[in-house]
Amino acid sequence: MDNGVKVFHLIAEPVKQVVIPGRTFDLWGFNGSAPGPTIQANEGDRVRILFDNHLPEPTGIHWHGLELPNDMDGVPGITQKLVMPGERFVYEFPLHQNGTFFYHPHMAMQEMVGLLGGFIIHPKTPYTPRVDKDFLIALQEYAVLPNRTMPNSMNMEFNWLTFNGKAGPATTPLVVKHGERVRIRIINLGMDHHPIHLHGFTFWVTGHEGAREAETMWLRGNTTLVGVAQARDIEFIADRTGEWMFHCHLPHHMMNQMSSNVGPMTRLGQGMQGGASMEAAMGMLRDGNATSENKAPSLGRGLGVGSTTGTATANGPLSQSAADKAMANMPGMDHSKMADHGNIPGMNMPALPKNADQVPLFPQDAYMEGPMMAMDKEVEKPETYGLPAGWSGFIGGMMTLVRVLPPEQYDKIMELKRGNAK
Ligand SMILES: [Cu+2]
Repeated sequence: MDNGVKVFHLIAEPVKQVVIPGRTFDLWGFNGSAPGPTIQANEGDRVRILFDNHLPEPTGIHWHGLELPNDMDGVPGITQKLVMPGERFVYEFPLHQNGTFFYHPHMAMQEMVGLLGGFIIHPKTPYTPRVDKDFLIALQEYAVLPNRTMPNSMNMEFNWLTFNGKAGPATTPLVVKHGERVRIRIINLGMDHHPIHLHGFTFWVTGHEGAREAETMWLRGNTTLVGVAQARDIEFIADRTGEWMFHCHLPHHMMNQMSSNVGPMTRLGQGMQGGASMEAAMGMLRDGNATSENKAPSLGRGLGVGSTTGTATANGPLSQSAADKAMANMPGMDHSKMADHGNIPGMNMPALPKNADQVPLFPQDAYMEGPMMAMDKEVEKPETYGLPAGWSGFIGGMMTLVRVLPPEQYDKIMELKRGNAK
């Protein structure tokens, strides 16, 4: 506080963001992370934001949805001068709204590499009924091409989908006590609209990027489409215990690396492999000939109707041994777990039917989810306490859990969290 003004300090800077253990990306964020910290203030506050640009290029900060003086709107070249590298710009304005908002540079390519943060304005008159839990989830997506740590902001297809900067199973489950009323605020800044779905409950959509709606306006549902640049608030009463999925329902957004320009997945041995060396990727012949089994065609796809031998675009059927081989060659896979289809204590991968490879479309998920993708230990945190062994093999991308727990288990997790905080 400074003479009745709430003062915040935001630094835009390059950050190393662990999106999932083993994958640390070079992003641009605020105060050390992408997304940046959530600003919280009250309706009626006057706020001052000291903004330092530690990026190597000019920028500015736009306050998305706020009704403020034009010269505070943060649009470089229109409402203010560019904030040059090393410079500070001071934003100051009164808040007369309440609701869920966010901040980001008004520089489109910078928006795509992590620069986003939530801005919550609590109401002067408390919302009723009150909630016991109030979460904010920022939706962001990145296209990180093979052998890179930096997202390609020109891509239109994304292989890393994140909740608050983490891809499942590294996302943090929302832990609530049985019977609590829960609010989840969701903000989206990316290239895709995300249908966010909650299992087991019918929620109310109580807010659409602004003040909370009057109760008569609340829509009931279990999926809400959070469009690009939109915010949605949902509320529900957690009156049934259990592990309830909470996720974007676009199938490719429920997985990691689900993009045609990365990974060989089930197509190993045909076409151009993601992550191949320059020589291999360019189709330089080191062995065989241009139409040999393991080469043709070097460009992998898009060679026209006639190129049927090379259109390695559909899954299988691939022989089971070939699928095993494909998986064994995937970087980052734990091969020891693969050998017996999963080696997580308490969880066994059932054997697949012998003729699985005779069935068109096999395999789809057989080798893409489950024990061999599990990384329980690597993503362990208080909020994952007590989940079934191997759980992490079934959560990817924009996906986490709302854990509605009986008091004892809830208290145990809170105790673990306090222990971590010490
Ligand atoms: Cu999505």
